[in-house]
Amino acid sequence: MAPVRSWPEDVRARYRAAGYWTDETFAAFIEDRTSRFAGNLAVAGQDAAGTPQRWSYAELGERARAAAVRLRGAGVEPGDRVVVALPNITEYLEVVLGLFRLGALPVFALPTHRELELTQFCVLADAAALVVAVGADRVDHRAVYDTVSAQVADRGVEPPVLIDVGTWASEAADTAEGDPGVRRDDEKGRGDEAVLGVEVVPLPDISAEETAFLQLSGGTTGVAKLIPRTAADYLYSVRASAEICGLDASTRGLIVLPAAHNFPMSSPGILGVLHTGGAVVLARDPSPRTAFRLIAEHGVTDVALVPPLAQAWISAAQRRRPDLSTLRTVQVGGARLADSVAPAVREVLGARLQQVFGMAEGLVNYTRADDPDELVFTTQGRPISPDDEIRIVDAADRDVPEGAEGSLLTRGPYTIRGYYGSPQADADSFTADGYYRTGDLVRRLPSGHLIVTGRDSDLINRGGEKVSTEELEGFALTHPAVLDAVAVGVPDAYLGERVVLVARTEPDAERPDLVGHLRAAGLATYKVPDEIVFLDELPATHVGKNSRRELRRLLATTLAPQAVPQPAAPSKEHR
Ligand code: AMP
Ligand code: DBH
Repeated sequence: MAPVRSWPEDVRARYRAAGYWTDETFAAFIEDRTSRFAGNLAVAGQDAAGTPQRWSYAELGERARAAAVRLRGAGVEPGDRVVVALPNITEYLEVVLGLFRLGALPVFALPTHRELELTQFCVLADAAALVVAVGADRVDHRAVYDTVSAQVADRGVEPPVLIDVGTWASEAADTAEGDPGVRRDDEKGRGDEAVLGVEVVPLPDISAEETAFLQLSGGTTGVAKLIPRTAADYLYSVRASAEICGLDASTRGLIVLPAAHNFPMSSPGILGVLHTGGAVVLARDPSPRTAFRLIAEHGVTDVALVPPLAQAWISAAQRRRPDLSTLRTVQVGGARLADSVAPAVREVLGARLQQVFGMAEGLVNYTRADDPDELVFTTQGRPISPDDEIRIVDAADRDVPEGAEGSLLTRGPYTIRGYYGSPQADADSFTADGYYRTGDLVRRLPSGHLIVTGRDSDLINRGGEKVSTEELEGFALTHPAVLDAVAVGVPDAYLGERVVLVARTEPDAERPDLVGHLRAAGLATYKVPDEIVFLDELPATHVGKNSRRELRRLLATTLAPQAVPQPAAPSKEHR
């Protein structure tokens, strides 16, 4: 495993003493909750084949152990990193809990990631396996895998094995029929060992304070970064989030965002629901139609949305008048929710709004249930923990006056101190005394609530999906007809920002098919520009650099009608 810069020992001792960090590992968490809430409904959703599934906690526990056995059979060992790129299907939970149960480390890719990103993750994590669901969508996962495998080998790293969960359900049905190999839970073995088939899955011999999984960074540079999280730090944020959000065994949490994203996983998300004995309802697609049907069918109480989806729900609900009477809380986060949209959550959806401002690196802020509307509608909340340390600084890292705008730095009991095996990224993204440079511009109110005013780095926030301008420009420049390229985020009523790529080509040259080129490069679908604008010349700053600021201004004014729009799709969804 690659080296990780971690919390100093005296800080760890403080977090343990405060009760934030416990010695509960993910494997122990799974065993404990699935037996404590055995009879409760844990999961409702569809499997890869589209067959509806409903599992109790007891069944979820059993499936996690069975998955651990299968994964081990496929060659995954405790300590191995495994890239998981699955849609919101029930196998996602089997795989993730199975990996934790085995003591292997999930690397949480998204189903929209393609050859390029999956190769990066496999190389960075030195992954033993890549998990996909062949046949669950229209992507040719085998072709993607073949490319990833070859590219990983080209970089001198052993390629991952392919694990296809598309066949798991049918194989399980075959074995369940009279195969004496699978023993039931009541034949469970001694102590903390689970018996499955003829095999035993001991609880892994790991500490709660070592890296348990890798999350993805939204990417403030063109280089992908992996975020090492421990059970001690992560489960603290999950427990505290579940409490702040008022989760309990009656919670029915609908997951419409990609399940592997940090927000629906932990704020309080899937893990928060499993922590309290409620039920996770997985939506196979994020459309309001599907979501409204699931809300009525399962009595959904809680849901997490990004701003574009919240807007889509609001306008769909105004037209269709669905039965949303069970809905208690609609969380909105991942990108700035417009103040003007905020009141409609209650007025139209009939639920309490909670704003959530978080990041996979750690810090999460929530508006609270007893906050006045003024704060709920106009701020992005305040930190989870009394020990979340916040600094708001100027370009020279000096604290700005209280209430002024500045760059947000943070450290605390669930914010990482370094990336996974990436000393260069650590030097760029952390201060010498361990604060994480979020890249966000914020203001703080006397109540401690933060208002996100922008970003100080070149990252486009496309409805919650973060797109690195540097990465996109780099790929555009690999097209021979492109002489220069600048990616900018342009204000968009629906997405917050949409991705516009401005390319300089020879005057009179034929327009290259840049979208086709970027797709062929294996770039994730959400990074493919919404619009491409061709210019013979790019505006420059006084030092001769391409001026993003001037381009943004031109795109909003004179250049707007010239743009060639691609159909804008809701973010966090296939295009
Ligand atoms: P990620 O890299 O995907 O973990 O995204 C984290 C970033 O998303 C934060 O640093 C913010 O830039 C942005 N973000 C998350 N939630 C919000 C929010 N409620 N308002 C504004 N920006 C947000
Ligand atoms: O955007 C994010 O990454 C995010 C938003 C809300 C997040 O990681 C979270 C809550 O935990």
